[in-house]
Amino acid sequence: MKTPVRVAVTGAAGQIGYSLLFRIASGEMLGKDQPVILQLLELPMEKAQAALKGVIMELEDCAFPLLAGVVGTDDPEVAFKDADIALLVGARPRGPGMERKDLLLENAKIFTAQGAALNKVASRDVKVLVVGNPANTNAYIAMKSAPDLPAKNFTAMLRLDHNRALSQLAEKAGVPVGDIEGLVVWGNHSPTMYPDYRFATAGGRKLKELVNDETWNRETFIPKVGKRGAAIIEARGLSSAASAANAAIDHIRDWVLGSNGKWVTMGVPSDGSYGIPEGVIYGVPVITQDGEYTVVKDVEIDEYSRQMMDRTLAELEEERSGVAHLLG
Ligand code: NAX
Repeated sequence: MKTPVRVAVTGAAGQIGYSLLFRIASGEMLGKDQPVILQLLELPMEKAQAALKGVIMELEDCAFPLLAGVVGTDDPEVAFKDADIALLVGARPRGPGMERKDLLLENAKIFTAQGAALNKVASRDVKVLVVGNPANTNAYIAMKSAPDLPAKNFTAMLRLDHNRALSQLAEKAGVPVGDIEGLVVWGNHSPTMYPDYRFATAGGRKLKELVNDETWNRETFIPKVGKRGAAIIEARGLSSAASAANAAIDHIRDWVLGSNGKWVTMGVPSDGSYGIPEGVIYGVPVITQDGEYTVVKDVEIDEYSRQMMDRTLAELEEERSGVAHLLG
């Protein structure tokens, strides 16, 4: 039997948590031979802790053979203790009348504290995925608050956007979704993101040839992927949860077990490539192998792409300057 992997999940009693935990415990994220210990964080409020207790009872009732332990807590240092993987899902939602700036600052407090706790008690190799919005900037704040951990350990989730783009393209081109390779969603997890299929292929054929329609790309595809989250809220009355949990599982599974040469999108601290300032957490194409991701370099950037990539970067830079005073 392998040594159990410690997986910390914050916001564990929320919607995404409820779609996520059972799949992790059943082996869908790290493999059917990999035991896990779940270390679950929720707010200290009675209602949140009671909900967490209920989720833990349900996890017990599944009798998952791979679930080697569950911890429920309101203390980040307990949740992150020796964590190998940390899924930071819990975040402050936008309340009535709340400005975007206030939302950013409220979340900055949470991710400063959680970054510091990770810095103090997590495994030095911890793989951190930030899901809670604004995901890229929250990941940036956590990374900056954890100076003793390698910056590359901090990532933000753009995989849901990547998966949304894959499905839209598969439908348009009439190809199986699993055949598409070479897609990326650049930038921020926000409507400014830039889904880019210029180099994508399906079954060896170029998607740009299968879908030879630049008007569809610019006027339908890009805005549809960018506004998909809002469309889900409108239809369901609640934000994406199962698909978000699925994307988190895809992100970590590929990071740990490899993407078999395929491009996947991860929000990672920039190494300066593509004109993205170093440290900004930006969605880029990566290939993953042996527990590491490598940014795909030398993707040609044409004029339209540059414009789109700069637009989403400008938004990230604005978010970053909005929290700069908190980070010293
Ligand atoms: P819910 O409101 O259902 O659940 C969030 C949970 O987090 C709540 O139970 C709350 O008590 C808890 N929480 C809040 N602050 C916490 C803290 N400081 N420590 C521990 N727990 C805390 O939201 P849910 O639908 O699960 O969404 C969670 C986050 O994911 C939101 O910020 C949401 O905007 C974001 N999303 C990000 C996506 C992405 O692609 N990056 C897509 C889906 C989702 O919109």
